[in-house]
Amino acid sequence: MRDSEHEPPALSTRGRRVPGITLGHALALRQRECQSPDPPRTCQAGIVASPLQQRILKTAIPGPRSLRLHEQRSRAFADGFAVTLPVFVAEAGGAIIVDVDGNHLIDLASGIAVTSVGATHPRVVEAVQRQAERFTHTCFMITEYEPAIDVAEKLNRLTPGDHDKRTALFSTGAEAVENAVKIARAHTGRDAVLVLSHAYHGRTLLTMTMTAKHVPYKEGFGPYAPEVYRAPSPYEYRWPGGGSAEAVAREAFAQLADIATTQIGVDNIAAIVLEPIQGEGGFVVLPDEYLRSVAAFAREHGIVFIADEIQSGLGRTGRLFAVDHAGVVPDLVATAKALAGGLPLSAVTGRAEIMNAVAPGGLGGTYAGNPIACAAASAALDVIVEEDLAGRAARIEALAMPRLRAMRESSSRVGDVRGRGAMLALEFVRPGTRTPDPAAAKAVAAFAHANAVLALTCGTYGNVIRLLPPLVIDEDLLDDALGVLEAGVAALA
Ligand code: PLZ
Repeated sequence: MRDSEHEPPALSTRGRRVPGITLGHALALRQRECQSPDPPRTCQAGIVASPLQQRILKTAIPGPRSLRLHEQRSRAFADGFAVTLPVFVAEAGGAIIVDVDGNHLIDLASGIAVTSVGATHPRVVEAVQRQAERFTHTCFMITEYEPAIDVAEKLNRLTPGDHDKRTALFSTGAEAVENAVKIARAHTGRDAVLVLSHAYHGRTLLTMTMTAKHVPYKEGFGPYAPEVYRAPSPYEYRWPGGGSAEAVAREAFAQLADIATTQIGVDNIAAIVLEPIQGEGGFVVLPDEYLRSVAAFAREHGIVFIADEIQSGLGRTGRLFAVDHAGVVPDLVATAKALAGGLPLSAVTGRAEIMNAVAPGGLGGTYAGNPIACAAASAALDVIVEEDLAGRAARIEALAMPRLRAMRESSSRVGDVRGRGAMLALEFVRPGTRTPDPAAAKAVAAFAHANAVLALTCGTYGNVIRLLPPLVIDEDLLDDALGVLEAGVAALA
């Protein structure tokens, strides 16, 4: 969706604090109460305090200690893991990451949309500590424990639709997507899976196959899984021939329906899987009418409609789920990332009759629904709901979107600005064209990193800067980080 159709609320309160909901502030207060040295480690209650919510540069970034550790890492760790910024973390909380050289970086990444509640939310930390003292693991397939029921009940309640639901818990996002497909196949007795261009669903064999981008995710890793088909994403900025959001939605849906009907055969399709806002692919917001058309098409043909809300879900886009903007109720929803406030936990939640199509023993995993991760998730979900983090995300959009738009107006290098809530992006192009300019995105990211702002790039063409701050980010910090990005864009030749 183009931002022109997505006006954020008026800015009359811009720069002012919204009372009672800036966690960074609350944690800074907690530190003062504890009167610990700077940076404080623990309060008397034993709860880890968040670092001072302020950007502080003490050395070049990365600093000497980080550089030494990165060298050490290179001798021990496989090269296949790349790193955005070779900075080693000493502590993190709220929207600040403190590195081993004492720099305070503003976190616009949240560990890729994971730490929506911050990396050390007191309620999550406490839940983890308590559960770790009781037991760390039993394997949910061997003996059961209550924190898993808690999470399942909360997800059944919070995900779209008020029909009878069941949840299955796993550890990673890819596992959730892969299991959602297994469940859809078991339910329908069909094989085919239909996904979109610019999609990202994971790195396992099936989810890597479902992921669109070849380098670095697929290169050298074939042969790929069979029965995965792809329709074009309604990527408005890059839709051939252009057009309004409505026109792009209509044309993209027509192509999906045609591929489903003429190339696959609708009766062979087990599932359509899509991210309502495509994450790694470049924060492509799928138009509401497109989501509604696809959902209706799936329903008409007995196809399971699976929303991958792993990056976009749980408050990130200003609603609890990104599909909520379109009023669409998926059959199955995959969640992970923000679900457990930093611990590895993922879930598939959906219609009871579909979820229960798999016979006992067909789903599982040694660590699936680990009790510490479940305790963390139960606390994180409470925080997301009780502190209205979806509302915080909408507020972040209201503050940031006008500034991003102003960057587009002032720089011919910014071709598009888009996103929802605290999932916002700038797409960089060569001046006067729509030709992707990954070097410009990299240069702005490098400028931000040098100035202690952790910004990430993304996009099929690597030319997008994405903003994924913790939803609890202090407004002063957000303002400061946006100022750094503005300077980074202005510094482009
Ligand atoms: N579905 C929509 O965003 C993970 C991947 C980063 P896992 N995105 C970050 C990388 O380079 O590995 C993601 C996602 C969506 C699925 C996944 C996969 O989640 O927890 O990484 O397996």
